[in-house]
Amino acid sequence: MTKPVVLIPGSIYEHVVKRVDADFEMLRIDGADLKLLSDAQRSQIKGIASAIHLPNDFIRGLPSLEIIAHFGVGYDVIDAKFAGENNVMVCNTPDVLSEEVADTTIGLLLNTLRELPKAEAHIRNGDWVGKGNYRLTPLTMRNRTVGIYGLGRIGQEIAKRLEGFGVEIHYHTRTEKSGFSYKYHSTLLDMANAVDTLISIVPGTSATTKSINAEILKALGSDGVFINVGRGSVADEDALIEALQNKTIAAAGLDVFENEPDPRKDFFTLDNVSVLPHVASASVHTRNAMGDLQVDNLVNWFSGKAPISPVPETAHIATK
Ligand code: A2R
Repeated sequence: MTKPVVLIPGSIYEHVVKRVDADFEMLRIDGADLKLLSDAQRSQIKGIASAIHLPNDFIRGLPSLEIIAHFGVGYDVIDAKFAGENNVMVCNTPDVLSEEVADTTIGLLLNTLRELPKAEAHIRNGDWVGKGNYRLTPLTMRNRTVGIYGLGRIGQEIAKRLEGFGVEIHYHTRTEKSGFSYKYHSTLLDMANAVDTLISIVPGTSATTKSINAEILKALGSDGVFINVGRGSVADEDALIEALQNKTIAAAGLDVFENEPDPRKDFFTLDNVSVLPHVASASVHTRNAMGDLQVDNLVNWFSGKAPISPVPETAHIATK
C-alpha cells in the first residue's frame, strides 16, 4: 500500500522529520509557498506537519489536504476556523508541554524578581572579587499576590507550583473555573488592580491581542511585575516599554515577543527586564513528546482513527 504524502513546509524539529520520514511519504519545501510545489505534488499532499504560519491560500491550494498537525499548543499561526470550513482537520500538541512551561515560568519569575542572571554575570565577570557582593534585590517573591491570566492546562500547572511559594493566587478567564480556591476576576482590569504580579498564559487570539495595555500595567502599580510566557501579541509592547522606562511597573520577565526571533531592542537595554528566547517548552524531553504527539495525530488519522488532539475549531470533522 502506498503511504500518504505528508508535507513539511519550513524548518521543524529533527525528531519530527525522522518520524514523518519513517511513517509517510515525506515531502519537504523551504516554506508555505505554493510556488515551491508542482501541480502533481499539490494534488498528492494529504497531510502537513508544520510549526510555521500557513496562509489560507496555501491551505486552499492543496486539494487533497485532510489534516494539518501543528507543533506547539498555540496554533495562532493557522486559521483553524478557515481550515474547519474547508474540511481540513487541525491538531496541536497540548498537555505534554504544560509542566515544562510552568517550570520555566517559575524560573523566569525568580530571574526577574531576584535578578539571578545578573547575579551570575557578576560572579562570571570577576565583579564579586573586584567590586564586592551583588546588590540586595529590591524585588522578592515574598508577600506577592499573583494574578494568572488564563487558567487552562498551563495556567493550572503554574498555579500549582506557585502554591508552594506561599503567595496569594488570583486568576482571570472568560468563564469561572470550578474546583479552585484561587480568587476569580471576571475582568483583567479587576485582577490587575488586585495583584502586583501578572502572569500571562492565554492564547494569541483577536480577543487577547494587546490586552496587556497601559491601563492594565498602571493597575499593577510601581511594585508590579509582568511575566509573559503565552504569546507576544498579548502585550502592547509600546505600552510595556513605556511602563518599564517610567517605572510605572517595577520589572518584566518575557519569554515571548511580538517579533520573534528579533524582538524590540529596548527589551535588551532596559535594566528591569529579564528575557528568554521563547524556550519555555524547549527541553529535549518535552520537544520529543510534542513531536511524538504531532506525528501520532497523523498516524491515527491515516489509519482511520480519531486524532488525539484536534483543536476545537475542527473537532467536528469526521475521520475518513
Ligand atoms: O476564557 P476561558 O474560560 O476559555 O479560559 C481560557 C483562557 N482564555 C482567556 N481568558 C481571558 N480572556 C480571553 N480572551 C481568553 N481566551 C482564552 O486561557 C483558558 O483558561 C486559557 C487557555 O487554556 P488552554 O486552552 O488550556 O491552553 P494552554 O494549554 O494552557 O496553553 C495556553 C497558551 C497557548 O495557546 C500558547 O499560546 C501558549 O500558552 O503556549
